[in-house]
Amino acid sequence: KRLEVASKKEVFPVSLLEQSFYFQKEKNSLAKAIKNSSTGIIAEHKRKSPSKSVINDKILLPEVVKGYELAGASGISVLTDTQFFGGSLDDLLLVRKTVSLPILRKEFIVEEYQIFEAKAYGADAILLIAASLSKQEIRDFSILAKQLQLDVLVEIHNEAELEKSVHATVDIIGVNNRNLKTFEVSIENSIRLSEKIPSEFVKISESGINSVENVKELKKYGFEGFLIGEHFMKTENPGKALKDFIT
Ligand code: IGP
Repeated sequence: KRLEVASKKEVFPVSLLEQSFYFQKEKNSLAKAIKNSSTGIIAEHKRKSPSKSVINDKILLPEVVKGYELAGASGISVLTDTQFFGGSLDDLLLVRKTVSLPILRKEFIVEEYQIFEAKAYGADAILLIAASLSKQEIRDFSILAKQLQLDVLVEIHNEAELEKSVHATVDIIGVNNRNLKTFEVSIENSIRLSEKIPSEFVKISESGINSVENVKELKKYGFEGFLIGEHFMKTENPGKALKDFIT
């Protein structure tokens, strides 16, 4: 995957970026939206995943994300990876046309090109996965993102990855509860790392959250945001599932 993208080695054409309707768009901060919202829920559009294969490939994307917005999500996460998650950049564009909430581009970012792309297709925030990037890359990519008015979420699983992620240009630190090697999920991972995350970052917990009790517990440890996909997507009406979740 990494080689595939790295072999592009193209420079994103600035003219294309400038032509993008979203280039001039006012900043819409995901970090602020999480802080200001009552739910803190970043609701994810996810058709399939390597651990579960198909989650929901019937319901149309606009219906999902509009439902999330109306139900009170504080942001939307959209998978743009095709190989493993069945998403695309067209999905990102369609989410942008459907909601006004801040949007996170969920992607394995390994080069600058993808950050320009995120901006051009209407994203407000990017994900950087500390497990697959060096400290220097996290720094450089987050600086570029800031220049493009994008918020930066860095995802970590452990202390070593946290250490790589501490930069002034990072806005949000997310602890992934899913072990990428075994696919096992446990919110204990978030709890264990919570006190080690410096307070200048917005703290969020990702994956495997499937009950209000989970959220209540995580809030005790200072988590303000909750990235939830499968629990909503596996139902016929993800927006309603979110609504039921918070009421
Ligand atoms: C959502 P869940 O268990 O609620 O569907 O998880 C999200 O955290 C998960 O999709 C995710 C992810 C990622 C996907 C977290 N980090 C990195 C792809 C790449």
